[in-house]
Amino acid sequence: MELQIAKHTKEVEEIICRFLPKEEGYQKTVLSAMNYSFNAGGKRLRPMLMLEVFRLFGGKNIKLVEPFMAAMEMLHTSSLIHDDLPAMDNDEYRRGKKTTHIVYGEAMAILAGDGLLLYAFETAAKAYEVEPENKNIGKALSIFAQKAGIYGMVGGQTVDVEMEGKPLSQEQLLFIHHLKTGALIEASMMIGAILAEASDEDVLKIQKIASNIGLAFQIQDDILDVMGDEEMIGKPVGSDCKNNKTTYVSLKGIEQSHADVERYTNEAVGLLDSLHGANEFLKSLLMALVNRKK
Ligand code: GRG
Repeated sequence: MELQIAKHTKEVEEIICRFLPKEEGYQKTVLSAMNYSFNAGGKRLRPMLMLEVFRLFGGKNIKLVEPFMAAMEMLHTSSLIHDDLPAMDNDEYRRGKKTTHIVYGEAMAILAGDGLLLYAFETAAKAYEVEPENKNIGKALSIFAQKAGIYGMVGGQTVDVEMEGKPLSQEQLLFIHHLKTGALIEASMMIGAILAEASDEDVLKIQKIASNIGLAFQIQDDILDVMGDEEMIGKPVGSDCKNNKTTYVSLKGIEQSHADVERYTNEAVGLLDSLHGANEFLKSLLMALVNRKK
């Protein structure tokens, strides 16, 4: 499976990198900061999911989905740049490299995040150059904006920032996970389905699959955090001992968290099986994502 994922990652990488802007003109510092962050690595999970769902529904013209794949990775990268800023998580490293504000300074990192966010929309709109009359492009753009914005990732991040250092209820934590992490996974898979002309009913099913996978992915993230944090062992359930942050594991315990990852994944795979056609790679990819060890 690892080999297969590596092959697909290479395919996705080749597609999305074609859409990066050239580093030229008086504004080339911001372009260089944008490209630095985009090229700093990453699993390319969201564009890969988009492409596989497009294939699942028999999407014919891959050129149509390519701009959206690149746009989704740009959007995701823009959120990571802003998340790493001193005003938010204040992280020095991301994807094994120095973060954008460490390399380019804070002002340029803010601009690189803004630049990537807007260039993501400019890039997605290039799908109109491929099929000018295709009404699904408008639908896909609407999902793209919605899931990124106040009813999606930005909304989730808002609650996360506001609740920092305070104990969270399970409902609040799930709200944050669902919007902050789940929304872009939902958008990626839904856009793949919409552009492949899936029925509204199937797009809803895909949204449900993605929502389950998003939660399982984030719970697994919380589990991996704890496993990498030896000090947690023996500490009372209730909060992450590092920065007093409530996580799924601190609320539910490690065993229940493992069980919930399995439950959400099984639900997603069951729904996937109920769709016509089969994409074995997509199924294995979903399993690999939630069972990942890093
Ligand atoms: C600029 C649009 C915009 C938003 C600002 C800062 C912010 C609002 C949102 C932050 C959202 C955030 C950091 C969510 C975390 C999502 C997540 C699970 C990231 C890690 O994803 P992976 O594991 O990372 O796919 P790689 O590096 O592999 O891409």
